[in-house]
Amino acid sequence: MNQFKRYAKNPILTVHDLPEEAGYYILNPGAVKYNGEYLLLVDVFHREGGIVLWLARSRNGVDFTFDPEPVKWPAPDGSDGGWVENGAYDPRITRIGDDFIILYGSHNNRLGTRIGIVKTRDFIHFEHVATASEINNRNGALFPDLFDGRYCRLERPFGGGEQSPCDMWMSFSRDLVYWGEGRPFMDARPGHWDGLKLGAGAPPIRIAEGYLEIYHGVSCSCDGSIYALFACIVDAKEPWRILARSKAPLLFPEMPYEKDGRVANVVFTCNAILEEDDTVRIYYGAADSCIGFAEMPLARIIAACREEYRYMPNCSR
Ligand code: BMA
Repeated sequence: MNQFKRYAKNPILTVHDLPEEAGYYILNPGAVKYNGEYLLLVDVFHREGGIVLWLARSRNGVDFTFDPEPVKWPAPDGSDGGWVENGAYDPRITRIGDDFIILYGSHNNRLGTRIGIVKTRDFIHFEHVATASEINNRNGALFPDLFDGRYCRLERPFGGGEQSPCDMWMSFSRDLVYWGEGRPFMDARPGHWDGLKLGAGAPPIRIAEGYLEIYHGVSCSCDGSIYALFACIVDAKEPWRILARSKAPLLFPEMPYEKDGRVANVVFTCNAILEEDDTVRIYYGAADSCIGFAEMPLARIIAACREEYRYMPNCSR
């Protein structure tokens, strides 16, 4: 079966690993390898209310330790009369040159979410770049390369609300601040596990065939949504061209820690790391409560993207 393999000791991080039991839930980290360490930038639902971002570090990629304090995040505070950010979540980290550029959900308690952009070079100092979308857009994920001098991101404008259909879009920018040329990128597939809505997971990874994108797809159950993970490959020069897309989920909420928590039936990733041995590892949020680790050889992800439908002959997309 072409699926991600979970680490046997999952979950690898829970709220009990936080200093002083500082939060009630942890989820959906950004992840990078930096200076010989794996870094997770973790969403923490803090005891004092609100969401903060907190770094956890590991040398071996499975045993993580949280820093003593959350990161000093440059949240817009409205002092210029503009946007007030009450919380930051779902950080997706893309390295371009020496910069780590983080696209994240910039949340305002009254108004909702926009895509925020912050950059860092050392994971100590974080610099605000822009709050770079209208309200009701999130799941921003930046490609690691420019296309004709333009940055390119995946994004997910909302439909009418949490339970309404949404597709994944794409837009471009010359400076990370002003974004335009927005276009639909990938449709939800009604009747499938990504049939209601979908959005970027990890920032796209450069591979020989183009770019690999691991994304989340949502379907409806009678008492809520189910979040599963899928993959697609897009063209290296024209990233809006989808070359192949997995049919069945590569990770589906099946384990107790994925089925039961703050939001039931969720596996959700904001990262994918391609290792030197061509294994792809993900650190994923489970049930919006804790963090799991899973891996899969790149060749098998590509094979999954190219698999034909076997039992659903009328589904061409
Ligand atoms: C998405 C995001 C994620 C969350 C998921 C499941 O829309 O808000 O942060 O993990 O819903 O609740």
